[in-house]
Amino acid sequence: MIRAVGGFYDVRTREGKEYRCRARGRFKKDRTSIYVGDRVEFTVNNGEGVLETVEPRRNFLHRPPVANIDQVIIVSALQNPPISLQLLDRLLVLAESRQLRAIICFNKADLPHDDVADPVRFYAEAGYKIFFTSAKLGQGIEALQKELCSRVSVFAGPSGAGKSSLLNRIKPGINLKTGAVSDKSKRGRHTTRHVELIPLEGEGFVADTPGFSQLELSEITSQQLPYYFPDFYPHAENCRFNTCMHVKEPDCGVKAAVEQGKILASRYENYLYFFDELKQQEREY
Ligand SMILES: Nc1nc2c(ncn2[C@@H]2O[C@H](COP(=O)(O)OP(=O)(O)O)[C@@H](O)[C@H]2O)c(=O)[nH]1
Ligand SMILES: [Mg+2]
Ligand SMILES: [Zn+2]
Repeated sequence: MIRAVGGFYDVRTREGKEYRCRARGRFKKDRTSIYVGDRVEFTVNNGEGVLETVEPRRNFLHRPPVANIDQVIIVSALQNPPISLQLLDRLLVLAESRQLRAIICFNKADLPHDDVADPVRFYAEAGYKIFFTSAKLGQGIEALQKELCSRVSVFAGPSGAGKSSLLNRIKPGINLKTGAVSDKSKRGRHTTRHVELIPLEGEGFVADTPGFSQLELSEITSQQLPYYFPDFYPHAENCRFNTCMHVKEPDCGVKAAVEQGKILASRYENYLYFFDELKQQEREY
């Protein structure tokens, strides 16, 4: 299901045909919710589509409300706004915590920017795919486009990074609004949060609104945090305690790896920052 409009559900088949469907009355009775991204079965009676079943969801993202997402494209400008590795790490943690594949896209490559060779090498070795793009010049778009084939994607990243501009390049004609959003219109938009999946070439879909607008790590615990840093795993094997949280414990393999330059210093600093943040949250409850 790719779009909900006024009590109807637009369903797109594998062949790319769209049907406007009504839901069976029992959906309401059973309080079955139907979300964009849901895999459904429907029948067509007298030209009218009727939703019959909703398949169990593999996952569900609350903002935007989309089911069965495959991956998050984390967009960060290299400049304007300047790159924030902390925000990047935060978004990676959110993606990992939801078991979503994460792709990093450094946009605005046309602008002069600081050297990012070290972090790029590190994130690539940690297993994340990295793309450099310029939505302005149309550079790097094809490579990114390939990653969107046969998958459901959500773009994430700070306002102004160029998410809408990239989507406009990826699918010319969708005409998403670009440019700095004023605080006022941002607030206004919260109330009517519609989401729609835009079909792309190669049977891919992308949500038309950015994900992870909520940047608090509210759904995870400090105990879980190390699991969302896959680059720590091989070094955590060297920790003296198997319960090591890599903070103040003696003989910590992760801390040793940071000292040896095997883990990016900013990665570990951000880990500690998030760890404190989560601990504080846990104390407040
Ligand atoms: N120089 C440059 N500017 C860009 C690029 N991509 C987007 N912009 C500009 O950055 C601003 C924010 O872009 P937008 O797509 O609205 O960002 P979003 O908030 O992430 O959706 C707009 O003024 C765009 O024209 C790029 O690759 N290079
Ligand atoms: Mg935008
Ligand atoms: Zn440790």
